[in-house]
Amino acid sequence: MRTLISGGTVVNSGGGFAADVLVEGETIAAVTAPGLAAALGVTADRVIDATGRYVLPGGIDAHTHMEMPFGGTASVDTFATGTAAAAWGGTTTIIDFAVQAKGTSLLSAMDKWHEKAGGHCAVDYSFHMIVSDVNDTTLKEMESCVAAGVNSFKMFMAYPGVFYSTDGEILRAMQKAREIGSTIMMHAENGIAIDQLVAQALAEGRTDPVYHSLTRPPELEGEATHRAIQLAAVTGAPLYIVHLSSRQALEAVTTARDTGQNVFAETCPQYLFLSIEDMARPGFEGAKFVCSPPLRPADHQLDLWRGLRTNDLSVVSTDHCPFCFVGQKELGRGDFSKIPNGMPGVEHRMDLLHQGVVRGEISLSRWVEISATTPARMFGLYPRKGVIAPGSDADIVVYDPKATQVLSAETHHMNVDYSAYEGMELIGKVETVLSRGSVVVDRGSFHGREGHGEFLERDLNQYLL
Ligand code: DUC
Ligand code: ZN
Ligand code: ZN
Ligand code: ZN
Repeated sequence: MRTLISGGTVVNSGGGFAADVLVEGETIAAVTAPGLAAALGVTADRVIDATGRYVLPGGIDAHTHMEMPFGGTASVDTFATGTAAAAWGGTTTIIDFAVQAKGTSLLSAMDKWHEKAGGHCAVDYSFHMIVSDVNDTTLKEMESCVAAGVNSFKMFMAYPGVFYSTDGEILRAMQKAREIGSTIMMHAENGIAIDQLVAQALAEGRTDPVYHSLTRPPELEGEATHRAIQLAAVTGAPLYIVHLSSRQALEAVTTARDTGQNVFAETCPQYLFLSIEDMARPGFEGAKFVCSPPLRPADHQLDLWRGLRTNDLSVVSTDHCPFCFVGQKELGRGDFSKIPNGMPGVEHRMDLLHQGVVRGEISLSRWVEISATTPARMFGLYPRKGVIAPGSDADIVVYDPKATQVLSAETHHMNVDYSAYEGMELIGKVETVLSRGSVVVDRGSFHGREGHGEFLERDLNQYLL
C-alpha cells in the first residue's frame, strides 16, 4: 500500500516546510518537494490532499494510566478505548505505567500489563515501570526490564503506604538506574507532610474537593522536587520529574538544569489550562478536577508556559487517569481524600497545546517538539517515532489549523462520563491520522482496529550528557 500526502506543510521540531510525504507500507519512504513524486510518475494507491493543513509526526503521550487499580477502584479507559481516544486526538503512541504493587515482583507487573494491553491497542504502546517495593530482587529485576525494552522507572514521594518510597529506597533505585543507564521518573510531592495536612483538614470538617489542592501546597512539590534532584546528584542518576504543576517545582528543575545536571521535566495540559478555581466550583463539581499534584492558582500557568519555551519543561504528557463522576468521583462526597485521583485527557493534548501556538505562547515547531519529538528521544523511540523523515514509522497527523471545535463529553471518545474541558472552544482540529501507514481516523470517522497497535521496545534516553 502506497499513500501520498500532498500539498501540506510538514512540521518537524526543526521547523515547517512545504513538502509531500510518500508512505510505503508502514514507513515513510520519502519527503519530497511539493509535486515531485507525481512529476516523476510515482503512483499511489491513496492520495490525501493536505492543502492548507499541517502534516505532523504522530503525538507521543509518555504518561497514561489505562485500567489502573487506584483508590479502591480502577481508571475506566481500557487499552482499547484509551488508545482509540488517543488516535482521535492525534496521539499515535502511548507509554503507560505498569504498576508494581507492594509485595509483588517487577516482572510480574510487566507481565500483567502485557496481558492487559496485548492485542487491544489501536495505536502503538510501551511501558514504564512503577517501582513501589525496593528490595534486592526488585533492583535485580530492573536489569531484566531494560533487556525487555522498558528502561524508565517511576517512583513516588507521595502516597505513603501505597506507592511511596523512602529517601533511602529512592537512593538505592537511583544507584541502580545510574549503573544500568536508566531514567528515574519521580512523582515529587512530600506525601508525609501532605498526609498530616489532609488529616487536619478532615478533622476540622473541611471536606470539599478544593481542600485536595489546599492540603497539597506547591511548597511541598517544590521541596520534594529539590530533594529528588539532590538524590539524583549524589547518585548520578538521570531524573525526569513527572506532571510538574507549580512554579516552586519548576524553579528547582531550572536550577538543576542550569548547573548541567541530567534533570528533565514534563507538565500536563490540566496545569496549563485549569486552576484551583475549577476545584472550587459549586457543589461536588470540583471532584472532576482532583488529580495529584493538584491544580494550582492560575498564575502558575504563566511560569509553566515560560518553562516550555526555555526547555526547563521538555515534554507535555497527559497523566490520563480517568474516573467517572458518577460512582467513582462520588466515592469522595463528604471526604475529599476519598476522591479517586486523576483526570481524563489523552484525547485532547495535541489540540489544547495548539492553543498555545494560536496564543503565541509557543512556536509551531515547539508544539511538535514537546508533544512528539522530545518524548520520542527522551524515551528511546527516536527516530522510529517523533519525526516525519524517510525510514520513520508512518505515524502521521494531518491537522487543520483553521477548523474549530467545542470539547464535550457528548462528543469525546474517552470512556468517561465528563469532560474536564466541557464547552471549551478550540481552534484547530485533527483531520486524518495514520498509525504505521494505516489510516485510523479520517474526517470524523474511525477506521482503527483493536490490536493494530504494537508493543514498542525502547532504547536509552537520548538526552543524557
Ligand atoms: N496522580 C493522579 O492524579 N492520578 C494517578 C496517579 C497520580 O500520581
Ligand atoms: Zn486480552
Ligand atoms: Zn504521579
Ligand atoms: Zn500518573
